[in-house]
Amino acid sequence: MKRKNILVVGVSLAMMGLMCGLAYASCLTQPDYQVDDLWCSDAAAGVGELVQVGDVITNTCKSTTAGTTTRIYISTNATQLMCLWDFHSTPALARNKSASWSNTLEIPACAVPGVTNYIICVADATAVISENNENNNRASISIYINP
Ligand SMILES: [Ca+2]
Ligand SMILES: [Ca+2]
Repeated sequence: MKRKNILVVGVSLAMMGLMCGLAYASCLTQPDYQVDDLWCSDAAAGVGELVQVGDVITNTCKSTTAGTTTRIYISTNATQLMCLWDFHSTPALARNKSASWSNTLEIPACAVPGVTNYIICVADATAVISENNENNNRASISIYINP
């Protein structure tokens, strides 16, 4: 029984090592953008009011030479991109480097008053760069839209 357990552990470790090796290799060959931070100056605001919005985009893997587009959406659902609010360019990023952005934005008419809305930030929103993880490019925060 002990020997069988050792074999199982050995095979498991070998597979983990292989998976880690593959992940490491793809990190060397492909960038990985993530939304490191997303913030808004106000927890509540009405349509037409001005708020400050900012984000930090980080590349944790291979350096890039192309700029990308980051989009800001507002939505009543944290995972659905319902209304494009703003977009900005993010410069090419070396490995483990970040780009910060902030601006004054007007709460758009497509925000839904009287309920919690979500500000959603999407890195590389136009899919300019191929990444080793395309599923970690979004972050969201809530904002209540005053009636
Ligand atoms: Ca990514
Ligand atoms: Ca991408």
